[in-house]
Amino acid sequence: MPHSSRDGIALLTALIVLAITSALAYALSADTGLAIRRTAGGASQEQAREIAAATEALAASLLKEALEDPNAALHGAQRWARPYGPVEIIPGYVMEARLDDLQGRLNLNGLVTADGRPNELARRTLERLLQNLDLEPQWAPKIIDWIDTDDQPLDGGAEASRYSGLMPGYRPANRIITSTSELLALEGFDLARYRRLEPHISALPRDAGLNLCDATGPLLDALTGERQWSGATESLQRNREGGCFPRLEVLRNSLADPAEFEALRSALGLAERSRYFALLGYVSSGRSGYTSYSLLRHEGPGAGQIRVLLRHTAP
Ligand SMILES: [Ca+2]
Repeated sequence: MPHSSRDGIALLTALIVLAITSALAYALSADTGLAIRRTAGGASQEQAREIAAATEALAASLLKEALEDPNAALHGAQRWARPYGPVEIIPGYVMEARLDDLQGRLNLNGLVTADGRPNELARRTLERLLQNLDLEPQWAPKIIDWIDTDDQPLDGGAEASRYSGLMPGYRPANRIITSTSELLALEGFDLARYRRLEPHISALPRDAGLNLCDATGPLLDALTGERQWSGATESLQRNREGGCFPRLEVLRNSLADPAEFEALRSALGLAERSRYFALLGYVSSGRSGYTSYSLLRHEGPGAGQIRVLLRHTAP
């Protein structure tokens, strides 16, 4: 074989080896790069989760401070209610959070009594609340039927006989609900209605009453049957700058019949304190962001402790 030919094959072999090596090196580096990015992504979510847990600790200490005196009202002018952040917690991680008093809302599970009967004053409050929000009061019996244990529809309600006929068919919960979003399962109850009602309702254990100090305007009006605070958020806010408003005695005096106040107080668990709170957080790092939701419960007496019942972190 002439020299030139052997040299040609050697050169070709060398080129092929070089090409394979380069391809391998590229594949290797690309794979490693991906692995590093995956690790970084995982670490961010892990960090976000840790920051959410740290925020819970901060929220717990503020809530314990507010609840320490068992005779003091819990209200939105206290430190716990101030939005937190945005603040850079650790380099590269910015956090913001706020606490919501879930007992400033109407507890849907309170619509049905422990022995399974509709709570009539809670129902009237829900009907008025719906009206104050320009929603149809006819949703009240449907919501009660969804929660009550029987399968006998109320007047204007809907039970399994109704839902099983839909395509696809399903059954009502017939038990206390754990999320207000279950209302979206009601036939015809759309997202627009849900968004309007959602800030005023909760799905808590039946004994979680209504804290007047944090009750929303339309809900306060639903108690009195007047239109004083619906659409007057700023005015209500000003009344609350100095502390709890309205106090129990203010509501008692605003109702013509003292017996009605006592009936409402017992039916809705009217109070000036709360035990259930939602902590809503947002952690951002570079272009990624994570929302967190924690359901907190205060367990007394006094400062007691704050238990995290549920925590959810999502990109
Ligand atoms: Ca039912």
